[in-house]
Amino acid sequence: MRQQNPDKPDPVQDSPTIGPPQSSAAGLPAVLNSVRHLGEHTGVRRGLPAMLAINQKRGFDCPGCAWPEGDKRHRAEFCENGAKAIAEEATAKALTAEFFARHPVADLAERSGYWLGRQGRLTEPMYLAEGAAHYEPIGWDRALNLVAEDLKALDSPDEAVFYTSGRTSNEAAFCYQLFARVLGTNNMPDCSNLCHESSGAALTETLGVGKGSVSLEDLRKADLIIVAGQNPGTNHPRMLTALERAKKGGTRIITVNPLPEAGMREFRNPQRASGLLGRGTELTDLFAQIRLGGDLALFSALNRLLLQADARGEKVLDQEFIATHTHGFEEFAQALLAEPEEEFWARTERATGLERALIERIAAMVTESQNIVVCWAMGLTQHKHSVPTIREIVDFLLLRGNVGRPGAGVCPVRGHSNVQGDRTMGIFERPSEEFLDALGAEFGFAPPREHGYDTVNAIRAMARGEVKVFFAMGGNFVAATPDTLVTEEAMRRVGLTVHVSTKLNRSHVVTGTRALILPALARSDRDPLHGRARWVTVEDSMGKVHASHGVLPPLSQGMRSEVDIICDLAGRVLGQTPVAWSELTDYDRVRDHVAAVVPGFSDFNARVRKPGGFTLPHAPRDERRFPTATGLANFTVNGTYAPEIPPGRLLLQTLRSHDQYNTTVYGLDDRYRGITGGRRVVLVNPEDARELGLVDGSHTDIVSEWADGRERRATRFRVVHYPTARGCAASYFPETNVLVPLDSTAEVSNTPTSKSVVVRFEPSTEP
Ligand SMILES: Nc1nc2c(c(=O)[nH]1)N[C@H]1C(S)=C(S)[C@@H](COP(=O)(O)OP(=O)(O)OC[C@H]3O[C@@H](n4cnc5c(=O)[nH]c(N)nc54)[C@H](O)[C@@H]3O)O[C@H]1N2
Ligand SMILES: Nc1nc2c(c(=O)[nH]1)N[C@H]1C(S)=C(S)[C@@H](COP(=O)(O)OP(=O)(O)OC[C@H]3O[C@@H](n4cnc5c(=O)[nH]c(N)nc54)[C@H](O)[C@@H]3O)O[C@H]1N2
Ligand SMILES: [Mo]
Repeated sequence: MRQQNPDKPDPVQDSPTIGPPQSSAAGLPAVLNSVRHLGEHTGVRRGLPAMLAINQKRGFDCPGCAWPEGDKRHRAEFCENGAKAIAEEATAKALTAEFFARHPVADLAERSGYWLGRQGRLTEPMYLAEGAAHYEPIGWDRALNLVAEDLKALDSPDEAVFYTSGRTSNEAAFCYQLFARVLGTNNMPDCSNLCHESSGAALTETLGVGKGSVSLEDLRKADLIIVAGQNPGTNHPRMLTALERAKKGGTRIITVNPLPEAGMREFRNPQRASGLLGRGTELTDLFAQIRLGGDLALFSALNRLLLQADARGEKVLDQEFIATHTHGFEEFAQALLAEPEEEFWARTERATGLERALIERIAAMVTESQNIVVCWAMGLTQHKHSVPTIREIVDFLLLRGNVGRPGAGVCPVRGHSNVQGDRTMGIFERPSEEFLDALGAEFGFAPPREHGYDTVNAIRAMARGEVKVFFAMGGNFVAATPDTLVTEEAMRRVGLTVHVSTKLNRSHVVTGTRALILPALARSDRDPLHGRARWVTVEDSMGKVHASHGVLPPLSQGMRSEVDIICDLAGRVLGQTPVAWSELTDYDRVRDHVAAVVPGFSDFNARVRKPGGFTLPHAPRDERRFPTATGLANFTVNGTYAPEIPPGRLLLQTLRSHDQYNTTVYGLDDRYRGITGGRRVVLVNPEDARELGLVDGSHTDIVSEWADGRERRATRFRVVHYPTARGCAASYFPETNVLVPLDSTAEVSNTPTSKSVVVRFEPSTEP
């Protein structure tokens, strides 16, 4: 049977009411909401100890975002959305075999992701046999033998795919990639392919390190912070505290976004009485309401203005830095200055939707500032030209020497709480030769050298019927990836799909011929071995590695740690040579191997035991050394691409509401944007709406347009007139992933273009 997308219109569950967007973030409502979510899901006995342990030095790392903690911890070192993440994970509700006996998979496939997530924590291994209507309990031994048999029967290890989401600890990630590579494949797609891959690609090429170069201290010391393509009020709420602190010290902040996000307007710090009582800090000094995909044009214009000012003798470039540390400046400058002034500005105004005068004001703020940090997230990484855009930002920073000195640098703000660490541990379909050499030397084997599938290529291989085993370490593959109907069909062609998970989701009910759910312990859970507490480590968005200790008693004895699951399985498939898998259940052993393989981790076990952990080396940041192909920081020429919007169409971005964590829906409100009780909304500029005949409150189908001519339709969205930039619309994922074409990806990084989908609107086909 072929099911349709389950997050289909449901007028009862999904009937949004709309109020005005808010102009401030956090404050008392944030605190009340945290308490409500925890109370509802965990109860006081689990909720209170969990809250007191989040992000504390002896507690666990918040499973929400990757924003770092400062050296001095607040007693409540978490935010509203961290509380929701904990409530979701530490729920007191257990999902048992009895649940699966009651609900056939076909029935579960009709449920929304929101409903699935509310059914409780997965507590025992479940198996869906070929042709069976229900998942049935299977027990760990049989479950792992089943996977082992399928893996051993493959004609080639490349018929297996090992996906990773970004919550996996360093220890589990290291064991997982080791398992895949000893088996013989680099097929390790991960959520990063959908996320910051464009940042990694652009930064590695230009600076030599694919990570951010700033610390919290740098944000405080910056004279100017540009926040582009990011909504920290919802997705990195603790970043607002850092911005507030900077602001109070005199830093200016420019926000670049098609949407006037409340979090970047006024922040009411919930950790202080003044914030609770409603006096907040205005964060943004200048708001540039840019068109979707206009950032390359904006930063090119700023760079051109800087070059022109310097040519006039204003000395705005850091000539010494450019001469000593960079490569390609002449070519870059020449290309940027080539276009005649009038054409350049006409194109720039069209691409950005910003007036020249505003861009010149930004340029003036730039030249008035000594130290500059640029922060960004998905608004910059999920476009066709994301890599050129981020390279242009690097150009922008290099011009004034804003890399490798205090108060300045690049700040790609990472998503999942350990997505950066997973990559450091080797979760990557295109590992470096050095990494593979070190791995092979440590364990005495020859790792596969051929590059594996990234996420989009894994879906293509599944669609071709070339994947026999799909194994996921966390995540929700079919809902998080683009082109839902295409992807679901591809998933159904796999022989065996295996999910190591904490909560039920769509990927457990759209399966291969046979499917397994393996329930894992989560961050907040205690994880003892022979009576001794074990703990794991994570790396935050600023390259700091620290310990995470689970504190809550697990809901059931049926769950296992991710490391235990991998090592038990690996032993069954590969035996105990060359890797002694059974010894790796002692996480100190894993860390000793990491220390030997991964640069920057020497003496890992000792250093990570110090409170707060340690910061990984970062050559550009620490010593202005750029390990690129040229040995210098590279200026790049990035062209002039901007998305074209055909007449009668809009460009749609697919983003997060305040009540979701990626595909996990916590609730149906998006408080800051004034939306309550529903998610099937599309935000449209009132002028565009008038032109397109989209009446506020009416319902519309959204149809995306792409070269392959295939119809992609998301039905029955409520039109909301909203102050977004002209020509642009916004709607939530995962519901809108049906609209994102699999083949519409970013140059170089191959990340789906989730923030620029050309759409038209048609009268709703559903009542
Ligand atoms: N509570 C919560 N926290 C999360 C997550 C979550 O779902 N919920 N997800 C986590 C993950 S994995 C990630 S990657 C991060 C995501 O964090 P964000 O990147 O903040 O997430 P999005 O909701 O995708 O928001 C994108 C923002 O960029 C803007 N934008 C879109 N396109 C453009 C553009 O072309 N130019 C510019 N300048 N701006 C643009 C949008 O208007 C929006 O404000 O958050 C992490 N933290
Ligand atoms: N259209 C559109 N699509 C997008 C995006 C977008 O902006 N627009 N954003 C993309 C981005 S940035 C990302 S990062 C991806 C996210 O893609 P994924 O990481 O694949 O998706 P999540 O929704 O974060 O995964 C949630 C599931 O992870 C499991 N889980 C949670 N915690 C744990 C744990 O500790 N251990 C284990 N084993 N499992 C756990 C639970 O079962 C839960 O249901 O989505 C991408 N998809
Ligand atoms: Mo992400």
